[in-house]
Formats: sequence, C-alpha cells, structure tokens
Amino acid sequence: MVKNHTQRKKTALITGITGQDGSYMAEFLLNKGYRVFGLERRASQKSRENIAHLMNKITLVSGDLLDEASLVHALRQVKPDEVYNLAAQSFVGDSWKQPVYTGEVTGMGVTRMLEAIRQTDPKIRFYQASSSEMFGAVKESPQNEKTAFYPRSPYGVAKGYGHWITVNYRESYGIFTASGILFNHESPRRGMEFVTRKITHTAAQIKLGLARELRLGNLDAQRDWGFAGDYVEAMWMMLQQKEPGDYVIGTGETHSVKEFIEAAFGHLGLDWKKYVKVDKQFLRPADVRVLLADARRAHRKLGWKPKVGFHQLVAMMADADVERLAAKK
Ligand code: NDP
Ligand code: GDR
Repeated sequence: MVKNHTQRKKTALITGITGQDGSYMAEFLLNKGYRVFGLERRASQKSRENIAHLMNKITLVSGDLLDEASLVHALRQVKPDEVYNLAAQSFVGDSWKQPVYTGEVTGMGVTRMLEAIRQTDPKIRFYQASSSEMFGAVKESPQNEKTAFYPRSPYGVAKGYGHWITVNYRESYGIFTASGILFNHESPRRGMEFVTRKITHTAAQIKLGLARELRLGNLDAQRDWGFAGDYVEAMWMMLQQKEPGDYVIGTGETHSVKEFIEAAFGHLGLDWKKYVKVDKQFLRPADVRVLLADARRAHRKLGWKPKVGFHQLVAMMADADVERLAAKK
C-alpha cells in the first residue's frame, strides 16, 4: 500500500476516467493502494462501460474542464495528492470540425485545472496528457523531449498549449507538474472512431458475417503504437520522481495503417484486400505522416519500458472484439 509522509493512503483524482486511459489508470492506482476519484462530466447518457467493473471501488465527482468552478469544487471535495489530467476532446479528426471547442477543452481546460490547483492546494502533483501529435510534421526522427513541435491539427495545437502551460505553472509557481508526451496507445477499450479499433472491430464483424467492408482514409500514415495498460504506469512514475519533468513515451517502433490492417485481418484468417476500401471522407485536411518515439529519457530516469509488442497488441484487440461480438450474437 502506498503511504505518504502522513502515513495515510494516497488519493488521486483522474479526469477522463471514463475514457480508455482513465480506466486503466484507475485500475493501476487501485492496485497501488490509492483512493481513486474520477471527474465525470454531465451527460444525459452516462458512458461508463470502461469503468463498469470498478464502480464499487472508485468515487465519481461531477465536473467539467470547461467550468473552472466545478474543478475547484472537485479539488476541495477530494483533496487529492495527485491529479491525472486525462480528459480532452481527443479525436484529431473531429478537431477540424470543432476547432474552438477542442481549444477550450484540450487547451484551456489544462489552465483551468492548473489554476484550480494553484488556488486550492499547490502541493498537489499534476500530470498532463500531452501528445506526439505536437510533433506533427516532424523536425527530426525519432522524436525526443527536445524535438521542436510542428502540430498539424487544431488538436495538436491545443495540446501544444496544454504542454507549455504545464511547464509554465511549474516554472512560475513551483507546482510539481509533469507532461507526458505519449505516442499512440491502444487497447480493447479504445474508442471506435480511432483507426486501430475501427480496424479490429470491423475485421471481427466481417469474421462473424456482420459486415462486408471496411472504409478508411490514409493507409500510409505510420504510428508508434503501444498498449495503454503499459503507458499508465509511465504516467504514475512521472509523479513519483524527486523532480518534475517531461518525458516522451513510446515503443520506438513505427508501423503503417496498412501493416495494422494486415496484422488484424491476418490474425483472424482474413485477406484484407477483399474488404478494405479507401474513402475520401476519412482523409484529413492535414495529416501526420510518421511518428516514432525516442523514449530513452524515460528508460533511463523512470526505468519504464513497454511490455506489449505490436503483434500482441493487434491480436489482443482483434480477439477482444470477436469475443464481445460473438457474445451479443
Ligand atoms: P478518450 O477519448 O478515451 O477519453 C477522453 C476522456 O475525456 C473521456 O473520459 C471524456 O468523458 C473526457 N472528457 C472529454 N471532454 C471533457 C470535459 N469537457 N470535461 C471533463 N471530461 C471530459 O481518450 P484517451 O483515454 O485515449 O486519452 C487520454 C488523454 O491522453 C487525452 O487527453 C488524450 O488527448 C491524450 N492522449 C492520448 C493518446 C492515445 O493514444 N490514447 C496519446 C497521447 C495523448 P466522456 O466519457 O464524458 O466523453
Ligand atoms: P491519431 O489517431 O490521429 O494518431 O490520434 P487515429 O487512430 O485517429 O489516426 C491514426 C492515423 O490513421 C489514419 N487513418 C484513420 N484514422 C481514423 N481515425 N479513421 C480512419 O478511417 C482512418 N483511416 C486512416 C489517420 O489519418 C491517422 O494518420 C491519436 C489520438 O488518441 C490522440 O488523442 C493522441 O494524442 C494521438 O493518437 C497520439
């Protein structure tokens, strides 16, 4: 069990707890003996599928990154030692359709949380979910903590703001803030709109006779894909250091969307060429061509390394989708 200087259990507040990373983070912290609280925004329909199995172990508090008063209220109620800011409008594709909203939630939302921390308890340690999308049209390859940013989407621009305001509150007020520059990470809990899950879910549907084709955009884009369960450990490690800092987290391997398709369909015994069609509606106004992490600083300073490899990840996601769909049949 984790103790702090007062010998009590540590308390964490996770924003974005209903999302992919939030649910893995909650599991991870519960295993470490934390009291876990999650910020949940108001919605007529709750999206609790990812945390359904944790509902009797965590406490949800109401709040929204758009509403600073709600964040102050949540911090006063929870009194956390650590805040993991995982909430965001996280879908790059939609950020062109909702650029101002994305800026408000994904960018300004970080300032709202940092201000709330500064006003309520500046001793709270803060983790910001930054993104490899900030590297965008990459200035060098692979990308490390010193690589210049060149974001290619309103989402990437908003994350750049979130990253720098996190650095700024550290330097301005001495708050312990860490920015994790995470490359793409996936899992069976990944949202359906992201390319990996769209591929494994549709491949599983095709396998079970529930779909006939898969329509995608840019098949040549390359990403450094890891497993979300591995990456939440890195987030936690960043907040346990003596000194705050920023870290790149990724596998150091890059694969194209086409390779992901081949692996997923191949795993299910399907020939992808019979089913996959390129559809212009999924092409982006500006895309990020290739991302590749240089996570040596995290290896050295945190002792972090990913455990799940590319093919294991693809198989895990495809198998989970087949299992879920078969159970509903
Ligand atoms: P998800 O899209 O799965 O989860 C996003 C979460 O944010 C959901 O819980 C959502 O709640 C919540 N949320 C959205 N808007 C608000 C708001 N206004 N106020 C409060 N909560 C809100 O994202 P991931 O789990 O994949 O990613 C976690 C974080 O890491 C995000 O910030 C993302 O941008 C970032 N990131 C992700 C990477 C990845 O590959 N997964 C890589 C790098 C960074 P609801 O359920 O109500 O919609
Ligand atoms: P990304 O993930 O934009 O990298 O952001 P996404 O899975 O959406 O796209 C990856 C690449 O696949 C191409 N692509 C498609 N993408 C989607 N969603 N749908 C399609 O049909 C499709 N066809 C091709 C895209 O053009 C792109 O090149 C994710 C999010 O989790 C962010 O929140 C996070 O910050 C980054 O990863 C790192």
